[in-house]
Amino acid sequence: MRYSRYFLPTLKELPAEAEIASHKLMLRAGMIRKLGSGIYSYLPLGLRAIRKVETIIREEMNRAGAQEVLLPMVQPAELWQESGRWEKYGKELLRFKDRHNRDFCLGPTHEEVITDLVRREVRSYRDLPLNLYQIQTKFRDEIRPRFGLMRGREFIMKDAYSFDADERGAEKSYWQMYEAYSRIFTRCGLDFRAVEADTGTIGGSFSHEFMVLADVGEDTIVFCQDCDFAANIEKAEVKSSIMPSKESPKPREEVHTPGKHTVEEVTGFLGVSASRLVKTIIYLADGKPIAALVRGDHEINEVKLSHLLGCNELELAPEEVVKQQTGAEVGFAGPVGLQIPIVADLALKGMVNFITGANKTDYHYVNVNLSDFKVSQFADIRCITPQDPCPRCGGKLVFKKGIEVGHIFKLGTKYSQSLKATYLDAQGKERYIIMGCYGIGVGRTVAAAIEQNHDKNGIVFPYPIAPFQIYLLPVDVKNNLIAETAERLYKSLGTKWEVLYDDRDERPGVKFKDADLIGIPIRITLGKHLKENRVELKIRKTSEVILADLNELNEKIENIVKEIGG
Ligand code: 9G3
Repeated sequence: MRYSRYFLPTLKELPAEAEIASHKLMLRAGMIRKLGSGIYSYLPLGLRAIRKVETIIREEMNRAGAQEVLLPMVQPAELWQESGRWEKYGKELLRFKDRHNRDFCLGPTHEEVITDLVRREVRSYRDLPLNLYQIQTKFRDEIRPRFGLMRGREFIMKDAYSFDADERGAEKSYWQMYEAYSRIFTRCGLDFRAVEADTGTIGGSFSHEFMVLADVGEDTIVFCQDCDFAANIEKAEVKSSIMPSKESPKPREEVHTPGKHTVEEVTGFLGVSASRLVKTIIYLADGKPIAALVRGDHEINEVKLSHLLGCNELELAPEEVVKQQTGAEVGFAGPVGLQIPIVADLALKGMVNFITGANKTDYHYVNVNLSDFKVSQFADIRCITPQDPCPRCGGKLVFKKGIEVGHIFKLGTKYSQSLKATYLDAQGKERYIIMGCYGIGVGRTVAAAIEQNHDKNGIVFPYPIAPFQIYLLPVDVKNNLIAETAERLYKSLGTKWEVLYDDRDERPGVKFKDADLIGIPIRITLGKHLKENRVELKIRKTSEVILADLNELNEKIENIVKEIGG
């Protein structure tokens, strides 16, 4: 491609609204442009990277025996009413009416659509197993879209759905997808981990997230240094031994703690450690008030709590509910005297003479004991910490941030039951099809790759997903030798590699800056060495510079490509 003809509007300055590196760089490198909040146009350079990821995905999905379909973006409400999800999703599901006043939504995912297709066409166990996938635009009306393609409202997803006759088959399909995902992200040149994850609200029993390690990642993942345990912190169970306190219970006392609301303020004021305090957090679980107790130095895990309560919606109780239930301002809530159900984290089992709010503004209790109030249930409802042992082997835990680029789920019969997708088994008995579903965020994968591969000069594309493989850079197109050699090389290299030929009549500095910014893996510069029939090769990833004779250029490039993971 000739740069002078290419629609590649690079930017010099940083766009104001972009906060993270990949968002800034994708805008500056002319890969995307914002149309609206969370809605982006893919420009030619960005689309080439997207298509590279899609090609890798297609190859691995096809290798795993999945078959590509393309489902409608517009979905009739009836299917979502049948599955019971039409009412369940709030404003995130973008609904609209057609000219006949019929209800539709823009597809945020396609379980209903694909299950409807399969229930009409699959009748016998001979038709199973089946895995259908698509690469398609999704729409989820996120409250706060941000970070460019990392969290958009309209985005490209590869979503696959497996259909099996029995649990053993479903298990096989799940792990086939797990392996395919590992190959996909490895081929994309990403440093990723597969971690045990929560299944969220879509039901099913089991799920893994594929996380690209990056500090800007929104998810926290926990690994063990001594075994292969890895989980999203939302899911990681806590197996800490409870050391019962040796103290004998003392009589409870009320202490004046004027204006001391937070754990820090109270423990600072009373001169005790946070592990002596118990936080009382009041929630509305599907609208009903409930109190959750965790130790002062622990964090509540709302995913674990909502699974424990079996509720759909779990939200912090608004201030007026806290005042009404505790009779006190926020920050003085405690379990003693509460009239609502109380669930307590397991760590409280070993606690004696602890501190809680007194359900009285500006007062706390000291020497509270478990006998002072009724706990309806003790459970693991806190986030695991680096101090906790690995729940599997007791080893040391490591915490990292990750960007979720893939998520695979065992769905069981959640959708085949609600949509009556059945098959006749070998004995002619009607049985529900067992499903799995598997997603990859395509744009997010490109953005995550840039998060993991950039430096102060710009993007450092991993070779397999780079929009071009070679950046051909004549330093002066007015110099005949350089211009003629560049044209010749453009044609000859173009038969083996994807070449972006910077034929612009621009100063060398501008070209070098753009080459570093858009991060094409190999740069070939035609400059002063051309007199001796030599060109300069620069490897973007290592900044290594090699002088090569023109007649050994192809061989040099092939060696570099092997080196940088092409
Ligand atoms: C909705 C809306 C948002 C959603 C969903 C439904 C997430 C929803 C979960 C999934 C599960 C898997 C197939 C590909 C991989 C992920 N956000 N999920 O179901 F109506 Cl507005 O999408 N689906």
